[in-house]
Amino acid sequence: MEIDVFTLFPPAFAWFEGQRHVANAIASGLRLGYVNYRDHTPLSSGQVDDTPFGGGAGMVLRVDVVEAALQARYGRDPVKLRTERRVIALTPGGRVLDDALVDELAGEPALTLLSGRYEGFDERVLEHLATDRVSIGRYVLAGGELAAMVLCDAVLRKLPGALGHEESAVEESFSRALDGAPEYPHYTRPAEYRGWTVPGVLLSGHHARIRDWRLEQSRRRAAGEPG
Ligand code: 6GU
Repeated sequence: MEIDVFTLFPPAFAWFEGQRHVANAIASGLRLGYVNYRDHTPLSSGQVDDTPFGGGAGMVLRVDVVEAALQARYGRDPVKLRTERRVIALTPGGRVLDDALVDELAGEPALTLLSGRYEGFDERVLEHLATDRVSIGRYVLAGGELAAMVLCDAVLRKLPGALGHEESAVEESFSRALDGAPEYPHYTRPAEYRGWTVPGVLLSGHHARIRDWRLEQSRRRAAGEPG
């Protein structure tokens, strides 16, 4: 899989790339690239944003700047690019990222992520250059970089080779294997701590009963039942 992140701040991703599962994914064939809008702006002195028409606070990322960066990276008209790959604008008002969307994106051969800073994108970026608008929740961040990292993290965990165990991502919270329910609870040693005990079934070595117990716990959590 190939992911290109368009950003005004590529250094923000250095920490992310240092994470083991991200490094594993890269070693297993993920290609993670960055494009700095500022390197391709057609405007003087590196300008990328402008004041909003109609007035108001903050700055807006310009449509001509985003188009120039996409054109420079892909060598074709960004309007046509939309028919060839998902171009995802990270914006607080977008479709909220969940496990189903993560699965959908993990099945794509290539993703382009557009992060904005300041007040966000000129609306024409969203209308004419992006295929999708994605948000990581109903709150506002200072920029799309953290959202891009969240999306990348969730997607690349689904790629073969990113996790130590191939199975680890199959039966986890919200996955199809658990019918979209939250994951069951986990315990490790010590089996008793300050009188807090581990459910006996988990110590029983009885795999079928453990499996039933876990599915039941997951179902209960989905139903909002306590415990
Ligand atoms: Cl994608 N961007 C920003 N700036 N804030 C957000 C977000 C994205 N998702 C939730 N909050």
